[in-house]
Amino acid sequence: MGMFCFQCQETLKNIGCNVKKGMCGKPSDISDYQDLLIYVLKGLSIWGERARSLGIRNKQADIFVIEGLFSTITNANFDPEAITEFINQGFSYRDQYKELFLKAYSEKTGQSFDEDVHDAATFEMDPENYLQKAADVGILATENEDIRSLRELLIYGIKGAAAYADHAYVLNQENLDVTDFMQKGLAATLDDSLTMADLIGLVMECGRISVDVMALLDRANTDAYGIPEITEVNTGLSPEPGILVSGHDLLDLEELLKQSQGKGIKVYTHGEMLPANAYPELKKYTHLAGNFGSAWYNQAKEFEKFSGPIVMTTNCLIPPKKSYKDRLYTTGVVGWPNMKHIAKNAGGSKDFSQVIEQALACGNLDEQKGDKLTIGFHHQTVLSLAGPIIEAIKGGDIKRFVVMAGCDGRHKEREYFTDVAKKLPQSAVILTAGCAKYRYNTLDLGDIKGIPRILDAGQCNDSYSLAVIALKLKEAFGLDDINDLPISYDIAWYEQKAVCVLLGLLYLGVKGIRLGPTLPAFLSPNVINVLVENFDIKPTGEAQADVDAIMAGA
Ligand code: FSO
Ligand code: SF4
Repeated sequence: MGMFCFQCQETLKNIGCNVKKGMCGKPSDISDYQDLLIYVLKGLSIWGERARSLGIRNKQADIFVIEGLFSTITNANFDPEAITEFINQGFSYRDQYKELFLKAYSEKTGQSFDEDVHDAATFEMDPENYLQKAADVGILATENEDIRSLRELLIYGIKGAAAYADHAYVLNQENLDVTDFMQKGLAATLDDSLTMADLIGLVMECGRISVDVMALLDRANTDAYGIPEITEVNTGLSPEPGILVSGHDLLDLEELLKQSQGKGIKVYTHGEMLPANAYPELKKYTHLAGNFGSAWYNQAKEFEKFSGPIVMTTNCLIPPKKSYKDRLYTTGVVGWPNMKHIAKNAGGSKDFSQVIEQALACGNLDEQKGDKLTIGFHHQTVLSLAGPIIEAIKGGDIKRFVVMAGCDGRHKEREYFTDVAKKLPQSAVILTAGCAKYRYNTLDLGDIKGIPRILDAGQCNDSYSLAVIALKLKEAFGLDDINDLPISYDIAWYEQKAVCVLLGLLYLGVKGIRLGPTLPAFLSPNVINVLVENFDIKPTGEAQADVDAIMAGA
């Protein structure tokens, strides 16, 4: 059996990538290795669950599960060596958890443990047989399409949560409920006794965990870097040497800013790193000079135009072109075969000196004029404007907020989101977060009595800010139901972090979400029915018809 992957929105024919290479460029062997890694993480989770039931925890193994999951997210790691190393370590942590449990069990009961456990928790294997095993444990190993759909929905929500948990963890914040749920959820996907109803319950629990992990990361980011401020970001390039930083990891950016200070270098953000420009503790570095480029899928042409080195701190990496490959660095869970990778040193920090040296060697960038983007609408910043916003709602100047958070992507149908932004009447305000914003953040949509018509809360995880704003408005208007607010949701999804955000919104009780540009291929017709019946989820449609429906509150 060849590869099968349907975890992202761009999956082949909206059914599944099942040929030699996925639409993202992921080769069949990487896809298979990732399936095996997930299987090993499930086995590890079985022992982790049991160990914690006896009050024991292996912190390193728990962090490893988070990183392992993160490495399998779309457009994160394409390096077979890195993934096989993850698998090897997975076996080792699995066996550590097993030993911990067996020891504690016999101490507690005075007996040896002799229950049957799942193959994932016990199988042993030499690396040369990894691909063969992967063929038996991938997504299609679950035959019932509804159970498969719910298992994968749960896993993708957990993968997204893992990415956010990892960002929070590097900033010294963790939430053990979140950590533990990841393993509970992974282990549950091996339990054949669970019914659709059981799995739906777990998916909803994943929604709660999604809100918790986004809140955790919000706290981690604001504790480390302050509350984002409304900031005008330059999108041009200065003629000094420069470094471009893409992805989501703010700590990587901070370390690079510290190390490149005073060296005559400018640092620019790209893609999902744009929101970094609004954090006071990052803005204070005067050589953080702005943002260059747009959403992830445009990186080939944008990285080509940027003549200095580029650091990919997280997904979304696309297969690099020769023209800039020798200027590209990966770090964290990101990987590409034979690409320069900046790993943590023994002290836990990263040394970006080779990036800095290359920036100086590359010399001055070609100067480019750019526009200004206004960012920094974190929930605390927006709520400091609550008075004028509530006045504008009461006075009828603001008739509707439209949450257009999520991801951007290659599909032409995503022009829908630009069209919606253009067609929304002057009385509508767009609340955005994630790389979805690049479909409309350069449009001049004006303001409503000084309130900009696009409020950009930040990265995809900052969708949490949009939820907090909604909850505060509900409070201010004395409403019982979040759905009674004049807020509609028109969400663009691409990869698994967007699944985490979506499950979070469902957990908060948001109904009537429009989701596009296509519904996920991993949702079976019966699972879609459950989501429609309980949450009134609908696919995005034609832009003008959707705008009319949105403004009518439908
Ligand atoms: Fe975008 Fe990529 Fe942030 Fe995702 S850059 S698509 S949902 O990784 O995480 O929004
Ligand atoms: Fe296909 Fe998306 Fe999987 Fe890549 S991540 S192989 S594009 S479904």
